Amino acid sequence: MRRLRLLTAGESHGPGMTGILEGLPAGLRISTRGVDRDLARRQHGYGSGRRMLIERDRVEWTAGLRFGRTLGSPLAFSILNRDWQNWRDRMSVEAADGARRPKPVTLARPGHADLAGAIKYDTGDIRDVLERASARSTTPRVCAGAVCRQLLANAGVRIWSFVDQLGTIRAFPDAEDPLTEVAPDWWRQDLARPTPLRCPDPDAETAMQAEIDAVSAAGDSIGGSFVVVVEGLPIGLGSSAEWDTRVDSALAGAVMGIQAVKGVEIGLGFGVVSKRGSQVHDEVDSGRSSRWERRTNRAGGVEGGMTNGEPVVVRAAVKPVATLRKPLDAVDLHTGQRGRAHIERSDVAILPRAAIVGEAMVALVLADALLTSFGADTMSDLRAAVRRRRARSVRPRATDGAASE
Ligand code: EPS
Repeated sequence: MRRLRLLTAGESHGPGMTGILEGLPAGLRISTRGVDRDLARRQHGYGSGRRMLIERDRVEWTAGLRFGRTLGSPLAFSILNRDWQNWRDRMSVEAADGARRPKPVTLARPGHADLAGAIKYDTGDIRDVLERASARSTTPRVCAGAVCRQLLANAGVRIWSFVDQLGTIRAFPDAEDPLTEVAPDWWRQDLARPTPLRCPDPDAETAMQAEIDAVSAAGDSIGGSFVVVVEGLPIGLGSSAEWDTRVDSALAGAVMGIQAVKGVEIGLGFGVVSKRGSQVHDEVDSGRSSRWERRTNRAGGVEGGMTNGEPVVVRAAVKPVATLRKPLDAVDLHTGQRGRAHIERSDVAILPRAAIVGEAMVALVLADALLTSFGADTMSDLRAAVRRRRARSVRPRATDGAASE
């Protein structure tokens, strides 16, 4: 990111999570309720473990705000880990002598950070690694993303998401593009009353719930995919000047950085492989709209590394969580003996929650791209610059040309 910097800290069962977001303009009115709502949305979802019954994530601002508005200084915040009370001994921040140290975790879970992290940090206790690798660390990212969502709303941008596949069960299985089947007010319903899996196809959602029950009963886990949609972006965020200024490159990196994400597509994504150019590129519509509107949105709102005014559509593939109640084989870190991977209390499916983290990461990247394009010390400067860009994003119409000749 070029204008914003986000630093987060916190272990899953430590005292709490912390973040500092630097680079926001002064004068952004922050709704704490809105931030807490996103934190609560991240906690919601069928397939979550019991931990989510313990936590009640709420943001506490510690710097950067006065009378509800940003000052232009770094915004600092924290979120309590209520579960820390149950882990005070095992996650003590004080020195502990050998006798008081809990039994180390030594059987690495395949698919988790456990083994590579233990070797990298030269630790005999995998807990030193797994605590930070935990998906709990997405909490401050969602908090910062919620702030960015509010910044983007000032520029007329809306971000929402849905689960489009769990295992082999797809939303709207007969549609070529499930997005075209999602009800126009689905995002509103999702905000007010999210369904258990945040899937906009009720039949698919019922099948997904049954699949999670079956997977859970088998001591296994399951993944799938989610889609994040961004509407109302000005044309020209990001740039084609360099590989690392392209907005699609930043989006892919940020979404890939979410725990368990193994693939990211923008628009057709891997779908371009089997199609010809005429089936991939989006023609400009010469109809009544004064916008540079496209007949299709296969590019997912990005061309040449820049937003093109169509909705940005990002899809992510999420692998099944690595903790299995019927564990896979592992080899003990100390003894070299074969055993079964460590069992940590865990979720069976994380998709509906991962999608909220996806929204947050997309919001961070696009807020950064907005500030990079329109560089602003204050929100009123930013709003004025966005208005100017929108004013020059009007499509000339054939009759306009004829009239001026
Ligand atoms: C996680 C395991 C579970 C999840 C956790 C991520 O935690 P615990 O071991 O305490 O039951 O609930 O996610 C969160 C705590 C969260 O807030 O998302 C893991 O191993 O990554």
